[in-house]
Amino acid sequence: MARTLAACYPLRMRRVVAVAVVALSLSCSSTKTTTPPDPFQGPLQLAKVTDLNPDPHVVEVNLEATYAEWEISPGQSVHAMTYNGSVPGPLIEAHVGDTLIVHFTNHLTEPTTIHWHGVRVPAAMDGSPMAQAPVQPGGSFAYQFTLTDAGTFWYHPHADEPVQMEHGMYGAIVVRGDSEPVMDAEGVVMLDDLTLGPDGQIASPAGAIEDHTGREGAVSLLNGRMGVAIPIRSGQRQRWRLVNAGSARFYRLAIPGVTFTVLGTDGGFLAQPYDTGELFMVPGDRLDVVVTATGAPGSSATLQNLPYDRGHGGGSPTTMDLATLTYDGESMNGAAIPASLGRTIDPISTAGATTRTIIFDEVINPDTGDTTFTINGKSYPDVPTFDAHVGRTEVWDVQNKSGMDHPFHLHGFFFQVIGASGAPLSWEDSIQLKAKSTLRIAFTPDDRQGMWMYHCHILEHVKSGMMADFRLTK
Ligand SMILES: [Cu+2]
Repeated sequence: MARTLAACYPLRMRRVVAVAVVALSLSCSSTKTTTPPDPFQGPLQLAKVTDLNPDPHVVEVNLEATYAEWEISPGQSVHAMTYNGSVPGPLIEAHVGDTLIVHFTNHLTEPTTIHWHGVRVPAAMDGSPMAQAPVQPGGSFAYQFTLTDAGTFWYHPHADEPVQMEHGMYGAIVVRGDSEPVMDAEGVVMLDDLTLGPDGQIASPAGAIEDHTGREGAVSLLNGRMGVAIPIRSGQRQRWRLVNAGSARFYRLAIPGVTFTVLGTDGGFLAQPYDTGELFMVPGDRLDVVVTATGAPGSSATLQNLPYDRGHGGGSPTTMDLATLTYDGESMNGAAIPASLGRTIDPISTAGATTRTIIFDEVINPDTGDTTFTINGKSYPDVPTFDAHVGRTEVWDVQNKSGMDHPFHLHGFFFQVIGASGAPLSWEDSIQLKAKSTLRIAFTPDDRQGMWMYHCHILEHVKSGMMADFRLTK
């Protein structure tokens, strides 16, 4: 629904909107939370999906998997696999409690599905190999579920991930709650990277070494574009909903001179925000942060990815520049960050829980050099499954015996990390599992019976079978 500036934004924001948004078709949803202007404009702004349903509590959209040209920088395009022709795919925005209906059609020449990463969907809607047969070329499937949690989520295929996701199949879902901190600007930041071949196109999978370490491309992307500039004003507070959509890239984000205030993680808000100079994100991860810009008008700053060694040659040995923040206009008094986010997160009681050991490991074939990635000694679909029970807490000691980090992702449920020193209590679905370490997680399954997956979120490791499932029953 298109509305006027005055209807969409409170008075103190209109000046920001006026300078940042001239030729934009402004719209705001009919939900209760005020939505600030998007700081990412032009090619950096995510495409928006059309809500076909007039019911304010139903978001009904069409998503089509299609081949398209993807302009990663002005005049430079690559052949892509997309949702609705854009990379990232169109942003889906909703309010907590809304029903999301997605009419999905596959116009690719290969099968695919949609997985709703982080959304607590019914098992049958999860888009995983356990949930549904892949949608064949020309086929369609209707996904329908209620959005029970406020937060930042994303969607991507759960079929041939290293190819389909690398070629651009990913998009964001923003679910807003009733009362959210309103900053001066708010937008989604999807991070990704690409490996281009000599022909300038996205390279095909490169073989054993890449299968082992996972693909980390030399081309850094923010919202599907390389070498981008983000306008910001001195004193301004921009809320960024960050998503790591990369195949294997771990991000250590920093902006010299800028403090991040973390509001939330995979499963929505923390109880209280906290300040940090650095953000760590594994593939699949989301962070909800406020960027407080402190540079002088006319200056610039760089969003950097700091070096990180994730073992076996993976990671960035040097600092990479991801984007430039350009200080436009005069300085301003930014919106206040609330001391509390109105949420209570109680530690999960592990009394009477079922405790399991889950072992992530690798076996290297000395003759071929090929690596088999395993969970409890087997690769998917041969990993032994088990039954978990509705309402009975699960405690998993997730052990990484391999020499490299793996991002651990659990489908369908948010978990807490037990015994993490210093970290605030949070709800997670994608988290760092360091080499030669053990992570203890806990979750209490609600009544969404069915088959659920857990796996490493390095896409090449998914492909090679570092993936497993369990059955949730009464
Ligand atoms: Cu892995």
